[in-house]
Amino acid sequence: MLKLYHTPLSFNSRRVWVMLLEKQVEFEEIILSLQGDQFDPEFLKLNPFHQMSILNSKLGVNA
Ligand SMILES: N[C@@H](CCC(=O)N[C@@H](CS)C(=O)NCC(=O)O)C(=O)O
Repeated sequence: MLKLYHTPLSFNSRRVWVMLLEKQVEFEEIILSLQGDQFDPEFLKLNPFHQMSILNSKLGVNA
């Protein structure tokens, strides 16, 4: 299943979140904060550029 790592206050995050809802795609939501979660080592493994959102699927990571 798709995993969306995002932060609700970010417009860039919301674009992806809304698209998934509109297309009725099933996804797991992982809500993070921009108060430092983007620098968590586990998050940096997914996106070294420390930006949200991230859409993670079996095909790879889309930032
Ligand atoms: N290219 C990305 C940019 C995403 C982006 O700039 N996200 C910001 C929040 S709106 C972010 O995560 N900033 C955290 C940081 O730079 O440390 C997109 O268009 O979605």
